[in-house]
Amino acid sequence: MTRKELIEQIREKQSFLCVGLDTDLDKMPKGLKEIVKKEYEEEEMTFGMLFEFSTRIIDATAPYCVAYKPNLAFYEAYGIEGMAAFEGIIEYLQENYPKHLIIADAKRGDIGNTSKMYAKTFFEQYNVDALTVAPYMGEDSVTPFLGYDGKWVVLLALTSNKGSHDFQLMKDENGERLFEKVLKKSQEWGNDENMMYVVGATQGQMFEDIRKLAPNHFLLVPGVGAQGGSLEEVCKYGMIKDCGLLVNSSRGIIYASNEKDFDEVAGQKAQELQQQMAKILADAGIC
Ligand code: NUP
Repeated sequence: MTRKELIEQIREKQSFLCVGLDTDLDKMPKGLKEIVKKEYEEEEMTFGMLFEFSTRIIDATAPYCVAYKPNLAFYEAYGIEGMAAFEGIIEYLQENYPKHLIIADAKRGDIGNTSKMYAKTFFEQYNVDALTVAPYMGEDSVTPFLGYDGKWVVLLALTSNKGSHDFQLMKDENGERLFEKVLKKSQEWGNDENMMYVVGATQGQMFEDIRKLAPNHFLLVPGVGAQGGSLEEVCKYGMIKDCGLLVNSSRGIIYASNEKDFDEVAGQKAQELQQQMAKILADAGIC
C-alpha cells in the first residue's frame, strides 16, 4: 500500500486507528470455546479459537480502523497451530478487507543475509504490508526490508515502555539522544514512502522532538488504552498536514468484554476511538 492510498483510507474512514491483534488464549471470552468445539476437531482447537476470535473482532472493527497489527509473539507462543492461525488471519484480511494495512509486529533485524530471509518471510510468504524492525544492528540489517515496492519498514524509534529510557534516551557528548540518531541515520536508507517509525503514545510531548527530525514520516503509535497514552496529546504534538499517524490499541479493544458480546463491544470501543479521531481530523482540516 502506498502512502497516498493510506492517506485516502484515513480520509475516507475518518480514522487513523490500528487494531492490535494480540490474541491470548487465557483471555478468550466466555462461550467461544463451545462455539469453536462444534466446528473444529479436537486437535484444531487452538487454531479454531485464535482464528474465530480474531476474525470476529476483525468483522466488528473493520469499519472503524485503517490497519491491523497482529503481534507475532501471540501466535508463535502456540507453535504450529498459532502460526497457522496467523497465516489464516492474514489471508482472511487480504480476501475480505484488502484496503486495510496489515502490519506484522515482529521487531525483526539481523545480519544482512538473515534479514533478507526475514523480509522474504513477511513480504513474500505472508505478503503483509508492513513489518516492525529493530534498528540496533544498523544499515545492513534494515535495508533488506526496504527493497519491496509498496511495503513498509516500521522502525523502532522511541518505544512506549518504561525501559525505553535505558538506551533510547541516552545522550552522546553533544547531547544527541539515541532515538534522534536512529531517526537521522535511517533517513539515509529509506524515506517517508517506505519507512515509518514506532513512537509510543506514552511519550507525550516528546512527539515534538520526533517531528523536528521526522516531519513527514508516518508514525505507528502504540500505547493508547491499556498503557494509558493520551490520544489528544499524541495528536497535538505528532499530527501533520496529512495526518501522519497510525494509533494502535490492542487490549483496550479486543478484550473490552469477555462475555458473548465481545465482538460487539470491541466494535463499540473501536467506534469510540474513531469518533474521537474524526473530530481531531476535522479540527485539523484534514477531512
Ligand atoms: O513501543 C512499543 N509499544 C508497544 O506496546 C512498540 C510496540 N510494538 N508495542 C506493541 O503494541 C505491543 O507489543 C503490543 O502488541 C501493542 C500494544 O498493545 P496494548 O497495550 O494496546 O494492548
